[in-house]
Amino acid sequence: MGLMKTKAISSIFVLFAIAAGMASMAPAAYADHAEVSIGAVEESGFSQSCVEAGCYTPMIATVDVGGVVTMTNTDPTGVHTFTSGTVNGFTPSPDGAFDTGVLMSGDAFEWSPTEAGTYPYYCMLHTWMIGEIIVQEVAAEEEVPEEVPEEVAEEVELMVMISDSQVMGGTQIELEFNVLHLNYDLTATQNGEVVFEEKGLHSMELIATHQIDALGSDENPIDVEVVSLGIGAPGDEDSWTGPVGQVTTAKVVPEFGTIAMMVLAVAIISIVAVTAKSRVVPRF
Ligand SMILES: [Cu+2]
Repeated sequence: MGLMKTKAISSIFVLFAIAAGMASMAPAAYADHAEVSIGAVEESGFSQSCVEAGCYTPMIATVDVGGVVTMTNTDPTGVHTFTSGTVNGFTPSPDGAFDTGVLMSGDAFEWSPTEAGTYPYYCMLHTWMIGEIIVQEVAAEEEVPEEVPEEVAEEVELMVMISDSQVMGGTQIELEFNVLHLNYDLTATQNGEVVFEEKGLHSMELIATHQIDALGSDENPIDVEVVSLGIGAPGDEDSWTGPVGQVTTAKVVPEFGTIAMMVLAVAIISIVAVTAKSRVVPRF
């Protein structure tokens, strides 16, 4: 039996890409001003030594409109008040926005502001104790950086090996693929004439053989062309994936030696693109 060598002149055009857009929900980020706690500094009732560092802690607190300010007498050594207003010298001027009244150690009082503004307060028992609450409008929206895996692309290159042998007065073409379930067109031409043509072939296995009723020669080589249509079950084109339109060609001419196989290309490339996007997240 004569052997023919395949001289493959091959080209691969098309990679395929699966782009899976995956939107991720970003955790909503909130400014931490919905609640704030204020305490009284220990022994701030005994002397004015707390004034510089602050007799209340924090000395300036920030809260949203509609938020909650919890005022607690955290001083185990004395009783205090949180009374809104100002002190001039030792003369207090309460403004009525809030007043905890006298809080024993550990007692607490909650105030929920309804209007933005700056609210000074003091302790009516120790007028050097002063603090301030800043009430701010809730921001309507806020820029939140968000990680979005935008695209997961996979590029797979189809590999087709074409080999041939002379069988029963004709040529047997063997195709070896690197994927199962490839759908393809196979065309063989000789002298410009189509000697074999089948469309929509399907190979369940990695190897498919086709018999061509022609023999190649130096003067009249057979050109074999495989065009991939996609990977998947036959008749279910909509779900096919994989390289479409990839063309593999081989030239079949008689030659001594072994059956030559041409590996066209192997490449599997995965690309994961993750981009950071800024998104406007409504805040409430
Ligand atoms: Cu006090």
